[in-house]
Amino acid sequence: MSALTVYHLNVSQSERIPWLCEELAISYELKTYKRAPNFAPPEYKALHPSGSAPIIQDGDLTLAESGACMEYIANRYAGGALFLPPTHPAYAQFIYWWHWANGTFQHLLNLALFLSQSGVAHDNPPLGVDEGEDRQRAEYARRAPERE
Ligand SMILES: N[C@@H](CCC(=O)N[C@@H](CS)C(=O)NCC(=O)O)C(=O)O
Repeated sequence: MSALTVYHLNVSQSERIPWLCEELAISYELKTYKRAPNFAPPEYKALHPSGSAPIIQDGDLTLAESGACMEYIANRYAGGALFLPPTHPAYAQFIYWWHWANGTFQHLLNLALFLSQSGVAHDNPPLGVDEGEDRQRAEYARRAPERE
């Protein structure tokens, strides 16, 4: 049996964790949970105080937050593979986009998802979802040469 357990909630951003483990060829035990009906079921919520997916377990450690789980796995199980060290010329760019994904982009995606599910028009001006996405897309394109 593997030391690392990945608690995966179906159709959620915890998809990232088994994907990462496969990418790094790490052995792990996968436990899957179905939504009940929209949110995580009570037995999933009981795993960690955050109650949010993903959650991993490694011995006595139970960890949530997808970014923390990914950094933990890459550093503990794969010698930091897929992460750039501070000495790398693209280090600052790397950590910017790494944190931007969860710190900014994920919230925009969640907002768009919740709004579309609640029936609010996608072009509702006060929400500015399209505008925010366009700005980020333009910034991403502008910085493309720096990533090469
Ligand atoms: N910032 C957290 C967000 C986690 C999150 O919101 N997960 C959602 C799935 S995408 C969740 O647990 N939803 C079910 C629930 O809240 O019961 C992370 O990156 O892990």
